[in-house]
Parts: sequence; structure tokens; C-alpha cells
Amino acid sequence: MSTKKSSVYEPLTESGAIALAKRLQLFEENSNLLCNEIGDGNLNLVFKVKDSKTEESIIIKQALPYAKVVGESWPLTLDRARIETHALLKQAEFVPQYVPKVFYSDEKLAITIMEDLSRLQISRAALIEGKDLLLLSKHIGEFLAKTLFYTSDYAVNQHYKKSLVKQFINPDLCKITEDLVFTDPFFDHDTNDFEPELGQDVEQIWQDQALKLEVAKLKQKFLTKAEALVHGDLHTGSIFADDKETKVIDPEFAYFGPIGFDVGQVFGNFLLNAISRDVENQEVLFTHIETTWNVFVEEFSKAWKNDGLEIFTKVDGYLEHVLSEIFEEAVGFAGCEIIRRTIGLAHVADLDSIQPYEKRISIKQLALTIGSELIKNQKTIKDPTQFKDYVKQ
Ligand code: SR1
Ligand code: MG
Repeated sequence: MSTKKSSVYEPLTESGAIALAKRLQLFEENSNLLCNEIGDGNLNLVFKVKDSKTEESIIIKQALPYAKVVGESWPLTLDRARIETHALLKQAEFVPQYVPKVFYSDEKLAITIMEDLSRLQISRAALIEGKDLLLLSKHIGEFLAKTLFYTSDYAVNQHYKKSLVKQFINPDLCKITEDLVFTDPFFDHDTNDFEPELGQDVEQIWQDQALKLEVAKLKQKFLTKAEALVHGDLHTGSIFADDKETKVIDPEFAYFGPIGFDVGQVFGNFLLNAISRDVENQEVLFTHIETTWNVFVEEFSKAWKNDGLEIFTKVDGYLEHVLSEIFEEAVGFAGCEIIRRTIGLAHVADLDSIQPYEKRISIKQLALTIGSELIKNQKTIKDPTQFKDYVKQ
């Protein structure tokens, strides 16, 4: 992998992406390259460049200087491409099997060139289609445990950890999360987006002072708890998968934050998919939540015992304390994720594709209830098997 700082930024076109791939000699000299811009996310351009003879392909991802979902009126730092490249490389040190390979990056052009994963499917889409993705949660549990433990103070030298925190300072992308996940949905803010039929339910959230107090505490943890290098946007749209393989993409929101944030976003997105299903098809999602947590605990504990650098990792009870705090925070963060995906700016297809409309509204009402209860009951939910009780109310 080579990294470059070229001089001028300009957004790529499809022909520009082909020219770049040729200039970097990423394909054989006489290849016939085709390119499509395939980005369907909220922020970036994504070009797939393919050799029509060999069928080999790569992805060129380029950050735009604004949020694509809103337009040029929402400027956004290009530095997120640097963060993404370095987060992918850091994660690959611990779990190369769960991240795309990075071939090249250019900080000034804000591009990351990486492995094409189109043999897999975005896990949100696969789950909506009713696929089970049997190994998804085992892989995600291991991804979470290793990327989070091995970038935390439990495992790394104090000076090195501080240099990593500095490398991953990501204020603009963190601000998006601070606003869209932890603030706007809990106030009458113009970024919110919900159906008029949800008006009363939303008003109830805005009036619920006990709920808002807990959200304030969670937001404070997100703002201040530099525990480990979190992915920062680990929803099911950031995971490619099939029945055998799992790859986590898009870590442009990475920064040093609370471990429970990544775990909670995974729980929250599995729960969103669970409630979008008929009751008889929900079990597989509850199993995914339990497996994610059980594998996380197993792998995190193994790493703690074998590779704990912090002297207090040898003290009885400390691991159990850390795990129970991570779980408690994850429950609260999951609740925030569920609420913001229901009434905030960035929705999820799991809920928005529910038909007919009346059913969609009643499931969104349930989502708001579940989200609020998770936030308010963080301390009483001790085990992932309890999530079921909140869904089946
Ligand atoms: C303006 S960005 C909206 C959302 O898309 C990203 O994937 C993050 O989830 C963010 O909150
Ligand atoms: Mg993304």
C-alpha cells in the first residue's frame, strides 16, 4: 500500500477514475477498463473500475468536500478519507480477514483505493431480504473485540495510545454523530424527518426529561471517553457479508471513543431489522445479538488475559467491571441509534420499506418505545437475552 499527498483536489469522473487506475498501474497494461460510479451512501463518490477481459475489479472511494446526501450547503472535511484509510490499515493489523485490502491512498485527492467486495452483499439489504447470514455475528463479535481491545489503554503503551488518539482526531464527523444521533432527535430540530402520524410519539420523546437526562449522559461519554479506536458508524449498511465471509467497511467516522458505541450500534441495527419482521422471523436476529455479545466477551477476555499491558488487567474483577460497563453503555447507545434511525435525518430501509403504510407507522411507534426504554433501563438490562422482552411487548 502506498500513500501520496498530491497537490490539487478535484472530484473524479468515471473516465478520471479509469485514468487514475491506469496511471497507478493497478491493472495490466493492455486491459480494457470500464467504470461506474456506484455510491449509494450519504457522503462519498464510489467508483468501481473493472477489466472487462479478466473481470478483475477495484474500488476507488473519494470524499467530496460536502455531504452528498444534503448537497454543497453542508461542507464536510476531506480529511475523512485519511481517517478511513488509516482506520482500515489499523484494523487490518488485528483482523485482516474482516476488512477490505487497501491498495493505495492519496490524502489531497481524498481517495482510498481498495478491494472490490461486490461478491458480497450489504448486510442490511441481505437481512431485509430475509437471509440469515449465519456467521455475521460471530465475525462481528471478533471484529469488535480485537479492534477495540488492541487499540485501548488495556493493551497499548500510554505514549503510543496518545499518538493514535492524535492521529484519529475527527471533529467534523464526530459532530455529525453528536448532532444526528445524540441531539437533534430529542429536540424539535429541522434535520428531523418523520411521518405526521408519529407527531404525538415524537412530542412525548421531546417532553421526556428522564429520557433526555440519560441521553445527555450518553452524549457526554461519546464526547469524552477516548477508550479505543471505534469504527464510529457500525450499522448493518457498513458491513458486507454472505454466509461465509464478513467485511466491515466505511470507517470514516473512526475516532477514540467508548467501546460500547460500536457494540451498541450493532445491537441497535439488529433490533431495527428484528422489529421490521413478522414475529415468527425475528429469532435469527435475537440470536445474532446474543452471538455478537458472547463472542465479543470471549475474544475480549482472551485478549485481556493474554495481552493485557495495563498492570490492573491482572486484578480480579476488573475485566468483569469493564465488560459490564461496556454492555450498559451499549444498551443506551443502541436506544439512541433506534430513535435517530426512526425520526432523525438518516433513516434505514429496514423501517422505511415496511408495507403497508399503517404497519410502517405502528412499527416505528414500537421502535420509539423500544429506543426510549433501552435508554432509560440501561442499568436493569444485564444480558442480551433481555432485548427480546422489549421487542415482544
Ligand atoms: C450526513 S451523514 C448521515 C449519516 O450517514 C452516515 O452513514 C452516518 O450514519 C451519519 O449519521
Ligand atoms: Mg458510511
